[in-house]
Amino acid sequence: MIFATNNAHKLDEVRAILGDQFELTTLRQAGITEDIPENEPTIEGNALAKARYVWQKCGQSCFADDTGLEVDALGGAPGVHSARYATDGHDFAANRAKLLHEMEGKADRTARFRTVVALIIDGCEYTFEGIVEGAITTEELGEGGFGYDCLFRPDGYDKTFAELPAEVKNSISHRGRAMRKLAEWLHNQ
Ligand code: ITT
Repeated sequence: MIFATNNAHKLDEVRAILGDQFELTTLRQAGITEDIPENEPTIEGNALAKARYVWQKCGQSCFADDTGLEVDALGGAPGVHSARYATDGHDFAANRAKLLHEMEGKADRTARFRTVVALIIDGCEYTFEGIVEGAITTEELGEGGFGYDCLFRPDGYDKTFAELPAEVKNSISHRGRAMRKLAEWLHNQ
C-alpha cells in the first residue's frame, strides 16, 4: 500500500507501529513528488483529500494520515492548521514558538492530538481516528519525536512525547491508535 505522506517522521513511526505485516510504498517510490494540496476545513477532509489524490493518480490502494493538535484554551487551534500555524511552510520551530506565545499566562493547558487515517482500497473509502489527551508544557522539553512533541505531555505521564522513548509514544499516541485500528480492519478482511 502507498502511504501518502511527505513527512519522514510519520513514515518512521508508521513503519515501527505496523511492523513488517504490511509493505509500505512511499510517495516518491510511487512517482509523486509534488506537494499534495491540503485545503479542507477538517482533519478528516484533509486525510481523505490526500488519499484520493493518490488513488486518482495511481489507482493503487493507499492511506493518508492527517493530524492536528487541538488546544482547548485556543478554541481548538491550531487544529487542522497545525502544519502551517506560524508560516506557510512546515516550520516546526516557528509553530512551537507561536504556540508557546499564544499560551502565555493560560491556566488551562489541556490539549489533544487527533489523527484521522483515510484508507482507499478498491475505490472504497474508510477512516480511522486516534486521539491522545494531554497538556501543553510551558517550555520545550526533550529531543525526540518531531513537530509539537516537546510541548505535549500525555495524560498519565510526567514527560513529553519528546522525552519518552519512541515505543512509548507509539503505544499511546494518536497515530498509534489510528494505525492499529487500520491494521485490525485490514486483518479482518
Ligand atoms: P503529510 O501531510 O505529508 O503527511 P504533514 O507534516 O503536513 O505531513 P499533517 O498535516 O498531518 O502532516 O500534520 C500537521 C502538523 O502537526 C505536522 O506538520 C506536525 O507539526 C504536527 N504533528 C503531526 N503529528 C505529530 C506528532 O505525532 N507529534 C507532534 N507533532 C505532530
